[in-house]
Amino acid sequence: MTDRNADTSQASPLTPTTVDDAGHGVHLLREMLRIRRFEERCVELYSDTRIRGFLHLAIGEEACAVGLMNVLSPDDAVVATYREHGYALARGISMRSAMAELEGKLEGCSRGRGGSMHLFDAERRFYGGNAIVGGGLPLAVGLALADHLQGRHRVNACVFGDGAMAEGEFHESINLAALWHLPVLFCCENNLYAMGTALERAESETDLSLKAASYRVPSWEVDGMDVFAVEAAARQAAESVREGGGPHFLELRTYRFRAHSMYDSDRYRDKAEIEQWKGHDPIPAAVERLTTSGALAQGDLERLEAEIATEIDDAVAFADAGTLEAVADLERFVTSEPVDAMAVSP
Ligand SMILES: Cc1ncc(C[n+]2csc(CCOP(=O)(O)OP(=O)(O)O)c2C)c(N)n1
Repeated sequence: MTDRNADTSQASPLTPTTVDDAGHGVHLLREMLRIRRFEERCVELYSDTRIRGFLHLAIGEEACAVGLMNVLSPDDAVVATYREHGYALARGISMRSAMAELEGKLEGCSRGRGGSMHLFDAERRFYGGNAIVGGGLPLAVGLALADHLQGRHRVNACVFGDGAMAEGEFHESINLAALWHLPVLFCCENNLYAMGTALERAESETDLSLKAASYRVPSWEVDGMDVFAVEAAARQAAESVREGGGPHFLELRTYRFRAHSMYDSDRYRDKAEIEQWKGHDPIPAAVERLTTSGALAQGDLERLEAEIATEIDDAVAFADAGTLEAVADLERFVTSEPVDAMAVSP
């Protein structure tokens, strides 16, 4: 991990990560596997047209979601992007609820109206799932401003891609958060591409944590393919935010193994580059580390895989058996209704 604020004497999570709690290490691996297998099943369901519309997968990036979500408390808030399935699952949205949403069913966490890009769960303070690049940034700053004004010590985690850092919203949001000392944890998933545009074709400064540090925000570059490194950095940053340290920024250096979305033919990247990054797959890396440390015994991985397969089969069956919203109801919620009218009664 690299501290971009070395000359501003900010604390940084430079201590090497250790797997000091075997059970917790296996939990992190399990969460990554749940997300990977869930998204792999999504590909099949998409080919089958049971999932329609846009579908952005984060296969390869699971360590970011798991490392980050595991350090937040239920009181904290999360604002994510359209590549958010992993964040939603790691935040505790059930596979049933997420899969039903992806299939457009009323039992989904957004009543089937949001689909893949708009998973939302107010109870878990999971405020999307946002389709607009950079759109979540001002939302997170607004949530943080409310906490700040009301004296609450909570973390408002905002996840966005490297593409968002070329948007005006990024600069306006981080500037205000820094100026007003707001409790925002900015987390940039730098996967080197914004759709088909490579980072160096869109950014004059490709060192993103340096860019964030220019706003006098403690900014750290983290190996986003290492779940233990992400968790350690996120924990230290979140604690500092919670204790009144103002906004912090994490650049999670990661890579998506699949195309931008199911519509993308992925012809702007070298196959060799993809293969090279697959060599840093966070899941085998965690398996190896946990096996070496003795946390993972023979047969454990197979057991985890079997449990996850059962959970996914159950979620798909639940979604398949779900309800499509009645045509007569489609105009509901276009204008506001009392909140209790939102209750799902399938
Ligand atoms: C304001 C805005 N401009 C353009 C788009 C179209 N668009 C959708 S995803 C995307 C790429 C964003 O890349 P990045 O922020 O790096 O996230 P990633 O997809 O790599 O996770 C673009 C340009 C959009 N949704 N919103």
